[in-house]
Amino acid sequence: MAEKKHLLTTRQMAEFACDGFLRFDEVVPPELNALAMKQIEDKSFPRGGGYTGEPFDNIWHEWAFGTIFRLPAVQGIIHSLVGPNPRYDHHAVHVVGPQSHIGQIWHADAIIDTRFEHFDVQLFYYPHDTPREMGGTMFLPGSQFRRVNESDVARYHNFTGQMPVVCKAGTILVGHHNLWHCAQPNGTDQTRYMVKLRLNPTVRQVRLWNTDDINAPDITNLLGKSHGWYGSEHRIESVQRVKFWRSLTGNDVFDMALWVGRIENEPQTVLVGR
Ligand SMILES: O=C(O)CCC(=O)C(=O)O
Ligand SMILES: [Fe+2]
Repeated sequence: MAEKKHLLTTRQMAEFACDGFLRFDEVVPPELNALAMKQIEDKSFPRGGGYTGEPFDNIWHEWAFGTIFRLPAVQGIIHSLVGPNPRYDHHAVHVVGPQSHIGQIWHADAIIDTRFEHFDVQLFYYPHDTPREMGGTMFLPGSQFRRVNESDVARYHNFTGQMPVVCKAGTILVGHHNLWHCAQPNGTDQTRYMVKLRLNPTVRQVRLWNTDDINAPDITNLLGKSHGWYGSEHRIESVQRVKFWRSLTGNDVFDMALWVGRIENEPQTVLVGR
């Protein structure tokens, strides 16, 4: 069970609703990164699969990765987004070899997943320093509500506002399951590793974080932030975010500038006798 002091704040949840991810730099200590690298490089840690459908709490106790994804700070992140006792979906050790000059196509991992109120998280863990020339993963902030069938977006090469993860060892990014992303080319002589873990919720995702700041006045501003690549379609995202926020908070009347209230406005009062 995560301790309250490690849970996300409402402001962080609003950032997640807006961007589709949160980033935690150097949250994993160096000795665990070193052990993780050893278990990746000697291939003792499985490159993927194995426990689909099992409670995450039951698995990986023999690996550095079990300790890493159960660090109090990481547990707090997981609990805030998918709750206690998440289910293991899958994981993968993603490898980009030295001098690999072709990047991945833009994609979302969540083919056939049309859920909205319920969502999975993917944790992207970078066990070694990842400078830009090594690639990292490119993410598109705010893409999580644009549902695509995996590689529908592969024709695009670059987006305004795309964000390459350039980070120090021990950085974790937690993303919504439908966030668009792609591995980048690696122009260095070292192999680039990233470990991705997908977790499913086992409870309703309502107010699982530290809600002490739920009435903070800047929440609406945080939720309303635009991303350059939307253009005038920003209003589509405003509607999605209001609906998502209603679901997360359980507040069915939350709104921003009547974006959803306007659509819901179907008055039933009939004026008679005039
Ligand atoms: O290697 C990466 O940075 C991303 C890989 C990935 O997302 C995938 O293969 O689905
Ligand atoms: Fe992917």
